[in-house]
Amino acid sequence: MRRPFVPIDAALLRAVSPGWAGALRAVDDGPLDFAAAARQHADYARALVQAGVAVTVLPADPRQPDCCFIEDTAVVVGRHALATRPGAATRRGEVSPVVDALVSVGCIVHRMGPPATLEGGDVLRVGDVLYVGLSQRTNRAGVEALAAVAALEGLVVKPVELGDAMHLKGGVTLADADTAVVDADVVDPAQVAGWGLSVIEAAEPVGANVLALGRGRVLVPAEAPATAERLRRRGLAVRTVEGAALHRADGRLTCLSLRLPRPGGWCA
Ligand code: CIR
Repeated sequence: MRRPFVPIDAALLRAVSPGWAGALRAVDDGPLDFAAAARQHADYARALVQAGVAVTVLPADPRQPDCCFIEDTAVVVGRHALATRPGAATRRGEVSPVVDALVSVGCIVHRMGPPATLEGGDVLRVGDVLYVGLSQRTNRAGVEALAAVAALEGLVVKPVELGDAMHLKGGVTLADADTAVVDADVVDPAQVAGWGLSVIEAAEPVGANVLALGRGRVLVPAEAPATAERLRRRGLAVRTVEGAALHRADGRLTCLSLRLPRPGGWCA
């Protein structure tokens, strides 16, 4: 069954932690700027609201520096959701409050246990398929845990070998239902084309992570102007949002929200 691609109906966000200084990052380029990160997070929330998304911002946890990257803590599949066991062990304490929030919006929440690990940044939905990165953060047992939940909604899971990349969606995201933006250093564009998608190569590495809002609208990092231009030339309505302070802790646009589609459809 092929469900329609629909606009994002609602999104759960989580505020930037007062412990932001301790966020995980691949490269330490000096102290992180909490005020700038909080401002950019608020701009992102505003952009979603202006796009018609019902946004709920959960409170931050001072003990969880990475808690604003809420996408990694759960995967929503129709009425079901899988609470993840993040591959980054220091992030496992982020999950419980997100489970409570998902239950309160009516999701049936499933759990995964060791040795499985999975982070939502590795899960890309394309129609009735979930592509899942085998990455630094997600292992085969994690993919199997997600496959069991996905099957409840008639979806299939396909693993994608990523080598040393952190997350699949650092290298490929959807700009709309059938157009992907790809960083060729992370994911082979020919492989993505094989998923039935039209491919745009990102001109900047952070440009590979965009957020499809539905109805041809796409949120793009302001730090990826050439990628934004390529998307405009494809006829997409681009809105940009600044994210440099969040990028310094390896955060991207999709990881700042858990999205729920309009009923009966799917969204990015
Ligand atoms: C981490 O390393 O886990 C965080 N500092 C960044 C997580 C970004 N998540 C995502 O892109 N889905």
